[in-house]
Amino acid sequence: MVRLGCPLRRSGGALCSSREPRRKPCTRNQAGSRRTSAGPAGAHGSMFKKILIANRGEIALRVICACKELGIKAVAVYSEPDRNSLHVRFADEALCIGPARAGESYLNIPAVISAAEIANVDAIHPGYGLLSENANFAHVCEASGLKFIGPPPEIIRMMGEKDKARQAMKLCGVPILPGSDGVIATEEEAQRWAQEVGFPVIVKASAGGGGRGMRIIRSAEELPHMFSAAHSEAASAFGNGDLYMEKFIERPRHIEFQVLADEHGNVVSLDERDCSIQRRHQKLVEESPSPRVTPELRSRINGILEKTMKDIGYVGAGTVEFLMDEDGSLYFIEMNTRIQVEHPVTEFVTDVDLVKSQILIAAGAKLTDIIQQPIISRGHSIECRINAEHPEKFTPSAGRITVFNAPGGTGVRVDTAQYQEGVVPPYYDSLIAKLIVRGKDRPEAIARMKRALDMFIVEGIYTSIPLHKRIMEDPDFVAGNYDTKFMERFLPKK
Ligand code: MV4
Repeated sequence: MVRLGCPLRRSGGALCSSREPRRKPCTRNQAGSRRTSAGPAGAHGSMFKKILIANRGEIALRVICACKELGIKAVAVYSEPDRNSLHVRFADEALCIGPARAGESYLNIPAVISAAEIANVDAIHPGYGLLSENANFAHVCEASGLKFIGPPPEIIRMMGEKDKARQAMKLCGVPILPGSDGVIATEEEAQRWAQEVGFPVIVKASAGGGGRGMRIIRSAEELPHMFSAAHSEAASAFGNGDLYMEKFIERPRHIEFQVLADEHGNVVSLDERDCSIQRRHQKLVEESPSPRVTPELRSRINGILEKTMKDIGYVGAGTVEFLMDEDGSLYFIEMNTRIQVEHPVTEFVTDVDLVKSQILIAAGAKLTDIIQQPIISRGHSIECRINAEHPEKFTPSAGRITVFNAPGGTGVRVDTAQYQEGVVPPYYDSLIAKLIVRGKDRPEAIARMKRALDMFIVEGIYTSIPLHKRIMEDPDFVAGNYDTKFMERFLPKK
């Protein structure tokens, strides 16, 4: 690993200001200086030689794994407190891009682009969170002659406008909930839609996600207050107060489908993950297949999504989120244009490497050349997110890990950037590891998860491991009887 001090720390945006002339898009490709036509991207693409990973933690390490297996050099960027991180150690080169605060480092677009220029990379992988769904960042990458490993900026932008995404999906024949046609301009219009849809309804921020700017409305009387509260919250959180409306589902399951699309119009939908076990919009446990998705429903949704992603010109890995109502129907709610935290669950059942696929797709490969088709899902996979937090109070738990033993053995995968004597900094996401298992069926996967949780030792900080052990023992979880309200019922038990 070549470590390059902290060259960008004090320069901030200056290294990449508009004073510097930018290369025209794709001149690097045309010059052909660093991409080669050999390798797994095949006849339709020139393989990357070097990729910058604009992320930290386990996902940065996950992308490094994919790079190593593809014979691509990996460049890490890191903030000052992350200097001893494993993503720095296992990268071929690493550049410090700023101080602890993410806004000045991992979210600092000029610093990231400058690092990419200095390291002379071909492409940038954004991981999840941070800049991964920032259409402007994707645009700046392309304008700087750097391939953004993800969909085109216009697609990211469209999916980020949730009401537009909803309309686009509706036009393509994806089932959506009854609701408004696009943005609602006034309270009067909101009342009209609510009458049409029938209470309860939910208003959501067009620019939203993660539950902010959302209000459940149960009667015409409470609508004026709820509508204006949602508007204000959206305006201050996202700088955009636009709202749309849907019929409210009381106890939905959260089910999402994984898709992959190449630049040549080929699409594959890789079945679903059930992510209903969550607390305050933070997922805790994910599994595939969903205990409530029938083979017929799965195959129908896979088919609809393959056609839809082709129609909208989707490229890369993506996740299409649905809510399932009491009678088992699925309704589209949002699409995520990034690799997701829980992608290993799909990798275990489909045997497709989603991160390698992202890279090869960005290099121009055809799906038929990189993954075996048809996709045949086998067995059952479960993921537990191990967070550095108190298992009952849910308060973050930063500090030094004094003892660390990650489980292994048949059917067990641990994605982590943590290690014994490592430090969990207080500045970032509390996810420190993902424990993923596969089994021939759901009972075997649960048994394997229980034994793996027992063998996962983390001392020095609090983690959610004890909470996961309890969830795996819960009769409703074991029976597959759960929805997005599961944790609200589960937590008071104890
Ligand atoms: C809903 C809903 C019920 N009905 N939409 C929450 C986050 C946002 N991405 C979508 N969310 C919801 N939308 C309708 N029409 C309930 C939720 C919801 C939820 C969804 C998925 C996972 C966890 C959740 C927790 C609370 C509310």
